[in-house]
Amino acid sequence: MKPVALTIAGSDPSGGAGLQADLKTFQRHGVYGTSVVTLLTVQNTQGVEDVRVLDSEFVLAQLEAVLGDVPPAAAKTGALGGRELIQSVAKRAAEFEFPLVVDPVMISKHGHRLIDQDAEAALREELLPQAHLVTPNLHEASVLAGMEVGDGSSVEKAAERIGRWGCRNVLIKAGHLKPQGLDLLWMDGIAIRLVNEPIECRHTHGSGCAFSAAVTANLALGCDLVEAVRSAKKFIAEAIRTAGGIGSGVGPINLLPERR
Ligand code: PXL
Repeated sequence: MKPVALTIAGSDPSGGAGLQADLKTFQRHGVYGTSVVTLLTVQNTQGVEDVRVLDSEFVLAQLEAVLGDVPPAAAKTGALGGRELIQSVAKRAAEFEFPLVVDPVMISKHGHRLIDQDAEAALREELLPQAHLVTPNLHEASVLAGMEVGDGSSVEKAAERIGRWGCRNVLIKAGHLKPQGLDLLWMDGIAIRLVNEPIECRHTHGSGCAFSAAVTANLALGCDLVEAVRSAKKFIAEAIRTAGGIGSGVGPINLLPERR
């Protein structure tokens, strides 16, 4: 059987983040991608102009259509818009028989709040307990852990606190920290520090989405979690290193296969 991965996420029409980044990442991993759309954005590489959240009934109908016909081996969530949608997805996710990666899209890399506080609480209390892995950036880790997160030691403490919400595993994405980038994988009390030299690059749009999508693809392929995260980190580093040339603003990471 061909491996299938599902993303439940928002649309970025400029193709750099959201479900478009997820599907491109699945494809790069040789995994067949399906996508349930939660919200539509009006955006390009210069920024987001508008957002329209779909109603939860319509989103759940998409989800049932896909689950019944093209069952995934792993799934991820991205932007879920608001409280009602988060609660609906969380309730259905309790019955998933495959691992769910939750990318808790709440605050952008640049610190902009993407969902309100009601929705934040639903994400923390209802969706996180359904997650095999949750993948916050540094800002999101701060909010989920209820503490400032800025350096290596606080990252580890935050991961432990986030784990208390009921997700078994936590990956805090901080590969851009200086002087040394750090992605911390916390697995039920065991911490694995994945360090790197930060890559100087302005074009990192979609890197968070693609990172969690790469982990999801690797899980769909049958990797264990450590292998899935290590391999995803390498994939993202290369996509950042080779980014550029798309759009006039903050461009996407490079998700194209190498030209032969
Ligand atoms: O990277 C967070 C994110 C998720 N989903 C959509 C987005 C963005 C950021 O722009 O547009 C649809």
